Amino acid sequence: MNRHSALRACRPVLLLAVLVALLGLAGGCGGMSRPGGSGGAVTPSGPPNTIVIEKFAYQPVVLTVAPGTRVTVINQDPAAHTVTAKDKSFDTGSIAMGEQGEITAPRRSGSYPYYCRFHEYMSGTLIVK
Ligand SMILES: [Cu+2]
Repeated sequence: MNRHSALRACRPVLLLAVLVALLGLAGGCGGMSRPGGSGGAVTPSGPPNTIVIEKFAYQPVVLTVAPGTRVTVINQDPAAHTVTAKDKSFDTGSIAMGEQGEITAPRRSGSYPYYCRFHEYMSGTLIVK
């Protein structure tokens, strides 16, 4: 009898502790992800003239370079990717996981959308000007 009542008394306290911990975690996360709201998803903090492929996405999604610039493409995914211009003006060919490739920006200024030949939903844009 005594044991049962002790257990019963314990449970709500445990639940409360778990709830408090969860709320604390959620609160901490929310505070960290929205500090000033100025960052945005695309931060131009990477090395210049470089496209990084991570989690099946290009970073930055839009890269602006001068005509004829050599652009390094770094694949950080566990899958092969390409950077292939829709108008075929550049193409890295297949870049294996952990490898890097290179494209040369077209001489003509303009906006060059590109995609991955293996995952056509992946898309980015190279702007030449
Ligand atoms: Cu891909």
